[in-house]
Amino acid sequence: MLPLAMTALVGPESLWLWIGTIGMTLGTLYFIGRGRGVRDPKMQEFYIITIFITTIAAAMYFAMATGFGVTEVMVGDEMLTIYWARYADWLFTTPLLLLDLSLLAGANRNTIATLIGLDIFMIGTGAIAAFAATPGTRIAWWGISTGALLALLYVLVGTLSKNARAQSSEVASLFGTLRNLVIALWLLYPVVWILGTEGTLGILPLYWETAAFMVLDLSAKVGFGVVLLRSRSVLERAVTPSTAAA
Ligand SMILES: *C/C=C(C)/C=C/C=C(C)/C=C/C1=C(C)CCCC1(C)C
Repeated sequence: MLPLAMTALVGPESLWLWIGTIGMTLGTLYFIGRGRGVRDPKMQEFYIITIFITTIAAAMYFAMATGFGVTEVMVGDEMLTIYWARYADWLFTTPLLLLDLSLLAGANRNTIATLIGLDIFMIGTGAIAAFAATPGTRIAWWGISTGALLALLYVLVGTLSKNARAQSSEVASLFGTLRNLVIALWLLYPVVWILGTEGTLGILPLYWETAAFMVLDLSAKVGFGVVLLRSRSVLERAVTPSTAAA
């Protein structure tokens, strides 16, 4: 497709995409600034992961704002504008968010693999939902993806929370805050999706859907990172093997 034709696809919602680009960029610079003085290699892990999350999101928001990350999909006799770059973003950033949480909780390899497996399945089936050609199949794939999200949150509330409670009380409390943030924010994504243009129900116009995803993305990435990285002493405790675990 001609680059010119692709640019023309971005409508007034580009305002929110530019705010997303700037917000993710500022978040990235903030985390880089804070992380520069960190010497502990385990602590650096949290910084590296979190910096990658906002860097990837900044790049994908830039792609969407400039008309590269968007395409059109024919559903029935209707043409839908689909920002495919969201799925490219989420495919990498959501596993990294779960990795942050898993490292904090001290989860084992199997738990991390289960979480990330469910997550990739969720984003993959969500992307199929976005490109499916009939309203019925779109909603079916949305249901499959939402099932994976619920299973993922079940692991967060179950195994991962149990792991976190085995750490110090400060780590358990920080984990609890972040876990609740993830539950509250992540559950809103399928809601915005089904109410938005993707759901074909025509309840939330593309303009407001784009605004909602931007607020969710900034909260779930920059907000999450600020809460995670703000307490150096708690993170130090999370990465120092406790005598109880030894
Ligand atoms: C930084 C980005 C984040 C935290 C994105 C999270 C995205 C989701 C939890 C998306 C979930 C979806 C479903 C459960 C149903 C199908 C549509 C999706 C992909 C929006």
